Amino acid sequence: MEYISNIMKLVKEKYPIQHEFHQAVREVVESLEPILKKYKKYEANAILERLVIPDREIYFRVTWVDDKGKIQVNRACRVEFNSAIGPYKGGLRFHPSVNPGIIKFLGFEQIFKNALTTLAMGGGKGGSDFDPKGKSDGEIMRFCQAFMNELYRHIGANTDVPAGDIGVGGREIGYLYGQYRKLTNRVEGVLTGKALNWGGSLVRTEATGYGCVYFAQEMLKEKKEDLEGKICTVSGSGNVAIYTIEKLQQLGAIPVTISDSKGMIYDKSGIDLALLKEVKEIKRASLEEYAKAKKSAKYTPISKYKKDTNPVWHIPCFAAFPSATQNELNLNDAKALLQNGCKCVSEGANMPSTIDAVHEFIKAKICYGPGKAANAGGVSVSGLEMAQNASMTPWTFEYTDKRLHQIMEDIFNNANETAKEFGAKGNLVVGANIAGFRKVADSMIDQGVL
Ligand code: NDP
Ligand code: 2IT
Repeated sequence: MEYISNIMKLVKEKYPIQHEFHQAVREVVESLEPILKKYKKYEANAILERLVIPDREIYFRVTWVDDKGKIQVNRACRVEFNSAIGPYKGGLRFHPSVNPGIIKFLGFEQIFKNALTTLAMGGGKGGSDFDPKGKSDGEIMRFCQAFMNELYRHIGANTDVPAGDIGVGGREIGYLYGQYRKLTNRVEGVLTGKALNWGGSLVRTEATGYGCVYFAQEMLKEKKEDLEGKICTVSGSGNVAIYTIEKLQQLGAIPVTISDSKGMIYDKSGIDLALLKEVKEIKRASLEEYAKAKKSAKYTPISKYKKDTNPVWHIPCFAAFPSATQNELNLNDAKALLQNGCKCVSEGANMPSTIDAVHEFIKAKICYGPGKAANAGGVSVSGLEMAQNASMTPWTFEYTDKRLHQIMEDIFNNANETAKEFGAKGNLVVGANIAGFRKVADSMIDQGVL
């Protein structure tokens, strides 16, 4: 379709080296063809042109002092993509690989993900090339304070509400929130993922992982399957991976893998969750520590990985949960998963599968839950945290978890029904992208040319 190829041309011309952003845009716009053909209003209103260029991109320098007294300088940004249906909402990523193309792929995805949650949230994302690894608490605090010294003027409970992502968890949100409060003298739900004593929500920590498993359950229910007693593979070993494993174990499934930036663990007897939490949440150590403490665990360092493969996806499994980072599952890996009988892939990470890997899953007609649907549980409970902050009323764990569960069911049903409506039965990529797009695009049209 000419409109779609023109949009890809525009994105590549305006943002030539932002490859991850090109990939995310391509994945979305190519699946929108049925709705763009059926309703000419979207092209007539230049909706895609307005969606691929963010409302605003804020770039800034963060200057801070390390423990040795040396001045350190990092680059940071917040990209406010679209607020047609609610305040900009999305995480902050602190990782040395962060660049504008990565933040923009994440922010673009967030627009559609947030639209799917049924809550009123627009899309945004931010971050820095700061590397939290090996930094002391004092260094993390000074970096977060310096980051907020610039960011505070752009955010607010009804404007833009950041949260966590890779490298940003409860500790970082605490330091960021403290500095926001100090600078503005305002106590408000300006960040989510806060601790319980000062406005946080129960279930936010668990939400992305739990939600991703709830989403897998919904996909499997359609095929009269479930997770009980099934071998599952999980990548990553951070927030999303840990709570994916916790929920899988609660349901009687057997997760057998985890990975980090240095290597992977294959633990045939099933992952020891308490040990994983101790190594990653408390000690913030490498998974080598897990292998040292557990005999049944086989550790493979990254130096031993075969070229162009992620060994996690070569372990036979019934269901796979990519929960580390973008493009961590390529065509080779997808083929290996399918050959070994994998029936379900539910993405906890954002854009973990390459486009050709996604095509392979769709072609094989397995249950495939794209990240923007399957991992929307995190931002959904962030939305529920905002609701609790606005009403000054904390909710119980049970109630919040029930709301999360319902939202994941609703997202699945919406994506599944939308796929059917547009002649792509069972294709949740088409279903989720069209459902998210339609809500945002119609809202933009309602609100005029802006
Ligand atoms: P964490 O920082 O808690 O954990 C990230 C994990 O992935 C760590 O185990 C890390 O290894 C590993 N990792 C990160 N980068 C790489 C890399 N380049 N290669 C190999 N491993 C890597 O982040 P989260 O668990 O929060 O995020 C994981 C994914 O889930 C991301 O894609 C994020 O965007 C997505 N997501 C997160 C949500 C949330 O609520 N937190 C919500 C929705 C999606 P190491 O321990 O060595 O650093
Ligand atoms: O990618 C994501 O959805 C997140 N990192 C969570 C965002 C949020 O605002 O909770």
